[in-house]
Amino acid sequence: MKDKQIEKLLTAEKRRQQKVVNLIASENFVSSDVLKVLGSELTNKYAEGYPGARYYGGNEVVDQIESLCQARALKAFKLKSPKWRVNVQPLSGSPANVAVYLALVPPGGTASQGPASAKATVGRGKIMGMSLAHGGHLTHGHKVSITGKVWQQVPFGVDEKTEVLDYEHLSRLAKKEKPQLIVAGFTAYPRRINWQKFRAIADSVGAILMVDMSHVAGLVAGGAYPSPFPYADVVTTTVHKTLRGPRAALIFSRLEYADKIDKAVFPGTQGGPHLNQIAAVAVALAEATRPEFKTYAKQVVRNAKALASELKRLGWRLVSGGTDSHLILLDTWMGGQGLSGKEASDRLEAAGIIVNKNTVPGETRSPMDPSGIRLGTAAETTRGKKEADMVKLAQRIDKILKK
Ligand code: DSN
Repeated sequence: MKDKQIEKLLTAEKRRQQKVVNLIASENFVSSDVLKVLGSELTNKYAEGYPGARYYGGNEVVDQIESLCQARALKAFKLKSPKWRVNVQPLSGSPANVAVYLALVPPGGTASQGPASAKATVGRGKIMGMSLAHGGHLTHGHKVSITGKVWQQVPFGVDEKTEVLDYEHLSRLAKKEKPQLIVAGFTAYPRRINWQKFRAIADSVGAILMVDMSHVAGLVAGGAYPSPFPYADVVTTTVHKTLRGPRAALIFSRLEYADKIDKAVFPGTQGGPHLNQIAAVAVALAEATRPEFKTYAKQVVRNAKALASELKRLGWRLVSGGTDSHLILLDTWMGGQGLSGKEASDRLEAAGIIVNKNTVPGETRSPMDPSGIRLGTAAETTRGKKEADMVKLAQRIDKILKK
């Protein structure tokens, strides 16, 4: 490489990744094919529009790539065209979610500026989503995100005692608030979601059901977590978490919503698609349909369960008491008996174990120094770790945190 400064930093990052234990629940290690395609000549190409309908010339190859990626995405989740369509252009998860709302929910909320008359509610525009503090994502309608400024969030959380979703409560909330769209999905909820119950709740108020399966997409593809597709109208997902692809996102939708969503992605919220990224997504999706990926997905969950049960045995409190996925929320603060999430994360990092600090339901501390940490097993499972390694890892974590 001619740029020695960047080369040096790339080498340093590669070494850092090699030497640490990576328990970031939203990260993974992609294959060498995915990496190769990301660094290919496809990055030179502009192709605003969709296959067969572009604003630039020279698309004979990239049209095939985008169409192949779409076909592989449907195949990976056992979906049939034309009942389902997939948009493979979203640059990442947040723009994907914004595009869905833009397509399907009229803007709403309260105007924050201007004369008092303009401060009235300017539209319904309600999105019912899990609050950030209970494991939802910023783009599920949080006030600091554009999704909470243009639309109005109807937030929901987990049950205080059980720390799992209470579907009866969700049903009552939906009936009271009448959201246009309900988002089922999370970034920090360790349990299975009952997609069918969400469908029934959405139907009871005539809402669209969108599932954001970003965290569990790889587990769904590998048959290790229930598929939301029989129940959802729209499914968004990032590709780079358990699905083990490049940083990118997909929007699957039932045919009746597909044209609106395509328009909301381009030209609604994005310009030219990143074709190197789309080709790399295609590679990852083909990898996710191989039998080895099924084995991988099941092992990810087995590893998370092994890590969780050993941590529990050692006296740690896990939010909801355990996990059904790749993800564990560890309450390190334990009502002041333990460590703050930041202290825990810093101590682990100093010992070469990378996690992220995380709020726990009913958080009493600040998001910058919350009560817990989030652990995930997707990346270390890619490296071949098994249950016995997880038991040892839990013991290592315990020692570091109790020091
Ligand atoms: N930041 C991602 C996560 O870590 O879960 C979600 O966007």
